[in-house]
Amino acid sequence: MYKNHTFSFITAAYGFVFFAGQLTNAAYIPIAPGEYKTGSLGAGQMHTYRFTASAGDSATIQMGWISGYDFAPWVELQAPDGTVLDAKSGDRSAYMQSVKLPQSGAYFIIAKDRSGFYGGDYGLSLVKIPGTVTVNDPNGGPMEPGEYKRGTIEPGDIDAYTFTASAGDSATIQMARISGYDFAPCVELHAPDGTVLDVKSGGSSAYMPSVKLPQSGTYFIIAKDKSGMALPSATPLWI
Ligand SMILES: [Ca+2]
Repeated sequence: MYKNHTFSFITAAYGFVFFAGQLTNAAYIPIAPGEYKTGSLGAGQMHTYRFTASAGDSATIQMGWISGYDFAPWVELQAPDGTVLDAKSGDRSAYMQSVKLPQSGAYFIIAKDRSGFYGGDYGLSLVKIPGTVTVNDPNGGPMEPGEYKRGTIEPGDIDAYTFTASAGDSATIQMARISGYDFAPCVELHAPDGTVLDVKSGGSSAYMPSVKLPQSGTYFIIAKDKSGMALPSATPLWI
């Protein structure tokens, strides 16, 4: 009496990464407010960025797709005590708009693929209010009423411009495309306390007429691509 047996073996490969507690210098990537970073993720891989902030600050973060089949950006913000404050994802970019930071200390940004499965290249920006806006990006920085600026936006890039105003002033802002396939200008106005006062976008230009400014202090103009992924050139115009 003979029995026939068949055997099959399953082999599997995986990607795995782990972050915990007080991260060592090798485990995280420092990012300064106003900085633009690019990174490359393998399957299952996460990148952890670290920045410091004070209680009451607010953070705006964008991660944009550069390359990678089915790679979909996922960005997550974790507080110093480990609380997940926000998580955003999208097919081509993930945008986290003005999240209030409840504690002083080290914050962590997790950048990964939405499914965790696909790898790819991405760009990542952090803007903190209050904070500096230009670290390694030639665009952005202080702007005077009446000034005209030109800039270039990379995937995941945020160009942040600042101006000072008094309570009761009003601001009118226009941003238009100079070049860039599928580039849709998007402009946001953030108050000194991080409140988002207005957001405007359009196919080839974005116009924000006469927004009342409720506080005295430093305002932030956020200039970006609506989708967060285009490879455009941008022209914010301040009237
Ligand atoms: Ca730029």
